[in-house]
Amino acid sequence: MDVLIKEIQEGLIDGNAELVKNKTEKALLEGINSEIIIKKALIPTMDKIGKEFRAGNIYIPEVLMSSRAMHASLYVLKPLLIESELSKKKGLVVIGTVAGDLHDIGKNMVSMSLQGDGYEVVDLGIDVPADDFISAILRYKPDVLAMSALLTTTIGEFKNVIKALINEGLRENLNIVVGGGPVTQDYVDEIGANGFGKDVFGAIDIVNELLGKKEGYFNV
Ligand code: B12
Repeated sequence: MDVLIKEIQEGLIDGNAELVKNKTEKALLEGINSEIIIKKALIPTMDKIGKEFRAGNIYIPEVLMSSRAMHASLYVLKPLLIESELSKKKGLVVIGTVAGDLHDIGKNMVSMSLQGDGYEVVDLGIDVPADDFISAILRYKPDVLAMSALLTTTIGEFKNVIKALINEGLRENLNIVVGGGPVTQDYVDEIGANGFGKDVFGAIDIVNELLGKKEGYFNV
């Protein structure tokens, strides 16, 4: 058993999704139960990867590869985890790039990182008009609305969306976080959002802070 657990750990560190998936399947066939795989292989290794990133020893692409590998393992384990504490998500985030703005590289990184931290994310894509944000809030009832804008000409859309949410009576129980090049704390205060993040880790920090969650995939 220890050999397989070690192989899964190493596969996570290498970001090798195929290997992690195969070894997870093998572990199950050998009778290692899903909770042991999660508690001994996935959780400690992902914690270690997070610490290495914060210490500046590894970079975002490596974290995203490891996160992908962890999802490959969870894909195998998921049917066995239904109803279990470990299958719960930390919360639901609806994310999108605002109307008139086509930049999505940063938004996609934030989306993937939040998923890597244990959130369910509904991504509405780019050039999202206020009405589509409203429809998504009504449909998914998220804990957090996350909006991205990279242009000084489009960050004004944050305010329009917030106004529309207030008009629809949807603002009160919703946390709103924004981000993108021109966004500052002063601007966040001016438009009445709940917070912003300068990068993916700022995004994870603010969402965890607003929802009272700890950092890490399994900290539900
Ligand atoms: C790539 C790029 C493009 C690509 C976008 C491709 C794509 N699929 O995204 C294309 C070619 C389409 C493009 C087009 C344009 N672009 Co452009 N583009 C860029 C560029 C070079 C990189 C942006 C990027 O991806 N950065 C990398 C990511 C990882 O960083 P990020 O986006 O900042 O995201 C991080 C944070 O901001 C934060 N974050 C982002 N979103 C969110 C959301 C939340 C909720 C949180 C918490 C955090 C968060 O976390 C992210 C990860 O760390 C920038 C220059 C630059 N150095 O930023 C110009 C730039 C943004 N573009 C600019 C301009 C002017 C344009 C155009 C108007 C050019 C033109 N004349 O056609 C068009 C506008 C098109 C449109 N309507 O949107 C200007 C904006 C100036 C301004 N302040 O308004 C910039 C700054 C270039 C410049 N110096 O002039 N662009």
